[in-house]
Amino acid sequence: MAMDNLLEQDFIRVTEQAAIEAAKTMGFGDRRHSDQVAVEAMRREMDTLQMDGRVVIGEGERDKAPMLFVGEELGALRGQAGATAVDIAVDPLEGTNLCATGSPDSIAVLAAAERGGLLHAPDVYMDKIVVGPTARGTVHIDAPVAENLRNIAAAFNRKVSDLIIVVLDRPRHEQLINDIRQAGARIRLISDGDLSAGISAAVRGTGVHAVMGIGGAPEGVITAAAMRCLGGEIQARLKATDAEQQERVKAMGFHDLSKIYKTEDLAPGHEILFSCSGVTDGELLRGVRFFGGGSRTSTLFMSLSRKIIRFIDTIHREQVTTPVRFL
Ligand code: FBP
Repeated sequence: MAMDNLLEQDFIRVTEQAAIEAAKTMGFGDRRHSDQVAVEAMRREMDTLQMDGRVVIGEGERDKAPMLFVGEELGALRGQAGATAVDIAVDPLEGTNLCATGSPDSIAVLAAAERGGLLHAPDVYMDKIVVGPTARGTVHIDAPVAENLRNIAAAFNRKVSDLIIVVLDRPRHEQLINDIRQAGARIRLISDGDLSAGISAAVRGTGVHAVMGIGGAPEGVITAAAMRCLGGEIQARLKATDAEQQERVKAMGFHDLSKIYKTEDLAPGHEILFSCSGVTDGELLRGVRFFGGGSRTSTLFMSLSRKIIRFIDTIHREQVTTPVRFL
């Protein structure tokens, strides 16, 4: 059975439920707990789906993660011959610190594809450049920063000084930040969450024109899935920053750390589905809002093969008598 026969509502529900549970912990200052409740909700919902699912990007290796570990089989039809075989990349709570501190832009995310449709990337760092469809094809990860910025500005028919580039606020980005400033572009430094920033870069009107710098490789694969659906582009290179990460990349068969991964290398699937729900308020999605007897979620769902991008605003009522408020 083709993946499209899976009810898209199911994937939407998975990220909505993860977002609701995580949002209940917003501002408690306990990032691990926030992540744990999102993981549990996602795992619970995923197991009700009529699929033979397998986690390719998850919470880590089996010995470290009790749930949603890489290789874990999921779904009501797991292991069953003839069932829809789905590879799944999850980030149940992207921006654990953002949620724990009540800061903007934490989201619950999943991407799914047919078997082999998402790169089983090691949990190490990744150097990335992400642009949306407007600037697609105009950048190169190895080009000087100023050249990439000139090309992005030209694609948008703007000056370099009009651009906003998102960079994770980390000491490792000192040179990158200097280069962007010298070139004259503006910067939005973020404390976490380069995946949601990448999605914003691919949507006009968010005010984000590109994301640059080193973040997580798992987030890079999920960003690539989103870029396939949005027509954007990511170029990336794995970065193993210590001995443990070097071991991990080798053990997983990634021997060439100079290789540039393009969008289609990271997410080669033909049937990519993507769903993300806001946990805290962000550029694209509102966070979860709670009211007496229910909650309201904001979700972005995309299907590559059906060429749809859907923004979903859902009210979850505990009882049918719960009053509904407009806006
Ligand atoms: P978590 O959701 O696991 O907290 O990760 C958030 C994040 O900021 C990602 O968006 C980013 O890719 C990565 O962490 C950067 O890693 P580091 O914090 O080690 O620089």
